[in-house]
Amino acid sequence: MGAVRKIRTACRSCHGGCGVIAHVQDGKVRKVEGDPASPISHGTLCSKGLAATQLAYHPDRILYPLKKGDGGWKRVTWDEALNTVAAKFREVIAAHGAESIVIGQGTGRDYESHLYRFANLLGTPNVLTAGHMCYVSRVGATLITCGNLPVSDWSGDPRCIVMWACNPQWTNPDEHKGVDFWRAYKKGARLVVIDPRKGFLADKADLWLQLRPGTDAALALGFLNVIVAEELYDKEFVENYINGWEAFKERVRQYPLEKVAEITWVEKDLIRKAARMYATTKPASLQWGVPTEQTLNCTDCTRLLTGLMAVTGNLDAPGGNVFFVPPPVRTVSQFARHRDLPAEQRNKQLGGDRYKLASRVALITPKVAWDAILTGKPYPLKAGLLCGTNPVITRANAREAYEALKKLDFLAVIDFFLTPTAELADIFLPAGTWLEQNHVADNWKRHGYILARQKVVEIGECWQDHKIFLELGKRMGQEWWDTVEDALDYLLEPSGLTWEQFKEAGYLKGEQVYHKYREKGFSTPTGKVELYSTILEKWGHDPLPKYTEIPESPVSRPDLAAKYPYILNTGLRIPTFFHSANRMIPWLREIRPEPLVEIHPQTAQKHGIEEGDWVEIASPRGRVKQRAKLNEGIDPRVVVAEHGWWYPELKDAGHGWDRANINLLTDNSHASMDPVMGATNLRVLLCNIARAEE
Ligand SMILES: Nc1nc2c(c(=O)[nH]1)N[C@H]1C(S)=C(S)[C@@H](COP(=O)(O)OP(=O)(O)OC[C@H]3O[C@@H](n4cnc5c(=O)[nH]c(N)nc54)[C@H](O)[C@@H]3O)O[C@H]1N2
Ligand SMILES: Nc1nc2c(c(=O)[nH]1)N[C@H]1C(S)=C(S)[C@@H](COP(=O)(O)OP(=O)(O)OC[C@H]3O[C@@H](n4cnc5c(=O)[nH]c(N)nc54)[C@H](O)[C@@H]3O)O[C@H]1N2
Ligand code: SF4
Ligand SMILES: [Mo]
Repeated sequence: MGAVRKIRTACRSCHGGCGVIAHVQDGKVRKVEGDPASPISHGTLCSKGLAATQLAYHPDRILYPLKKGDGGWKRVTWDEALNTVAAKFREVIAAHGAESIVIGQGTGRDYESHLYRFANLLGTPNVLTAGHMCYVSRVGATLITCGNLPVSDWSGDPRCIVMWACNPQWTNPDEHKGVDFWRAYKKGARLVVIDPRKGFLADKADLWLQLRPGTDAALALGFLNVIVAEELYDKEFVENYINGWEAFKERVRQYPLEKVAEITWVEKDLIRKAARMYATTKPASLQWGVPTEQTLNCTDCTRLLTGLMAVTGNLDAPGGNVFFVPPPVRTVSQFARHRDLPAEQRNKQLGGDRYKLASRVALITPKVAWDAILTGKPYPLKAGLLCGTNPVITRANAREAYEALKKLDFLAVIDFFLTPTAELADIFLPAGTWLEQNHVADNWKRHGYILARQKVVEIGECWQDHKIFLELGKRMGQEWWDTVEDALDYLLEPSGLTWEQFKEAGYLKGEQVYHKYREKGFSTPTGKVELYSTILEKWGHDPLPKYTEIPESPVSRPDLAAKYPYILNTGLRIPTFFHSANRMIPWLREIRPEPLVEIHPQTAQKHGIEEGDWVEIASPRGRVKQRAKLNEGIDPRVVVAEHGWWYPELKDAGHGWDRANINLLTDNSHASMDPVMGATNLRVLLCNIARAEE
């Protein structure tokens, strides 16, 4: 055996960022460990990161490009694979226009700069991501409200923390890892938890508000009602920096606590206590989680939570929610050349007239893509390229996603494995994992850091995604660089560092400045925090945020609730899996071999269900099976189901994509979506349950 080399890099088995020291021996990664010098993770790694070797060297991983023919998948060269994609795309562009090609990705995976550059230079405005209901929706809503995404300032020592629909110990979401929140909390901060489920943090909280799922916007209005009535707001701030304060106060007064308590199921005294605690303990930081975005209240809820940060004087204040200053490098948008998509093409964006906020942040909601494929309206989508996404498992109304992708004339998929989505493709391009790439990581995040993710090994013929876009782009006649590293030099240029130098440095941090609005105002049309939105007004929408009852809830559909009496809340993350990923990783699957649905013991008893029984969960759109886990920490009227399930091992049965996949039950009708963002509802649906056979 040769000597062990240790290489510093950055994980990306979730949204990424944790510092890793990879141990390499004889050209193979033997193990990974946490890097104590990492400013993001301080030496910690989660189960997914630690299992990276089992991902990289998995026997089912596809190590060569594949092309589908009559006899199934067959190995081809990169040249043949890329030339096939390029030829097909040229054919579609000539016959139908570039807008007939959909380019798609899933959650943030550090290649959006390259994917968007490819799409923009191709000339298609139809980029499909998960951003309509995750994170980008928060970015979009805050862009129009206060000009940027406010992020929790854990190192600024908040004295009060409001954990609003977020579970950072398990999810390490967005900019920060759970460990940074934990450090802030351990310094003695007060903790308010807003969550329908009693988890680890609800148990520790000073106040836990167990709300009805999906009613967060109403609860936020309740908080604001207290803050306005008791004048707990920052008077200097609201006078100088809020657009439409009087009108906003008027709106907030329409939500007295009696009404809010009825909507949210939270006692009004508890709402009052929590609002007071947040508004009077300074500084206070509010960490929002993705469930606040996954209903039709998405944009309004984000705007209301931003309102809470603003009126309490916690916006861009140390220890509050701040706009971190990025290091001086080219941004994702600059690299992606959004401005080079011709206006004529941008105007053809599917759903662009309707979902104006989605359009502003350059993405489409999946529904409009599936509609275009299945109905040919307003024009047909003919071909697609999907990178790092599994919509057949992860998007609302999975059956429609499946039918649509199957109907495309041509589909190319970039992934590690033949997932249920990849199985629908004509060309499969094998991606390198984060252990196989050189990249300036975390540039899309808003925490003020960029990180060096450096290549540790090469495996099979896999290419990092960035190289795939670069090589395919060149074949389409686009302007790219010779190598991935040349592109990184361009990205880093304003910092004065080359990729080689940055790799040595490990990371760069922007110089943090607080209260920037005192000099420059906010980057909105009025220069103020637009609680009254001039942009939404221009688009013909209510300029003030409100609560809208979920279209499929016991309140709005008592008729349907007679047959489907429970609220189905889907998508609780678990530490071992990342959405539909990792089900094939032995160390991780061993911890959670089967999907679990949480049911209150009283509810389970009514249906004769016991711990560990298989349960059939049914909604008006379908039925799937998961195993019962009894949980007293949820309301008896609520059922909590896991998402992302398929069975990689069931190779001859479509990988079991339709057995436990909760998105067969979720809804993507236009009526159920956020009116400007197209956020799909994944968190509040009606369902029924029954004991099922094995
Ligand atoms: N019901 C329900 N559904 C949900 C949610 C929910 O709460 N409830 N949450 C939603 C949210 S917030 C999101 S963001 C979406 C995520 O949706 P997706 O991003 O589509 O989901 P994943 O399963 O993470 O990713 C799919 C594929 O990416 C591959 N992959 C991982 N890393 C790489 C890489 O570096 N390169 C390439 N080429 N491939 C890679 C994996 O192998 C996997 O097959 O899911 C959503 N789906
Ligand atoms: N291990 C793991 N980590 C992940 C992911 C993963 O799949 N697995 N996915 C990543 C992605 S893309 C995302 S977007 C993030 C999301 O990460 P988080 O924002 O933390 O999202 P969740 O874990 O889905 O939900 C957080 C909490 O909100 C509660 N909740 C559910 N519905 C509601 C509601 O209607 N209102 C309120 N107030 N609370 C509610 C849940 O009970 C849970 O405790 O996680 C990322 N990290
Ligand atoms: S939280 Fe886990 S998966 Fe995410 S970057 Fe850190 S170690 Fe990797
Ligand atoms: Mo997400």
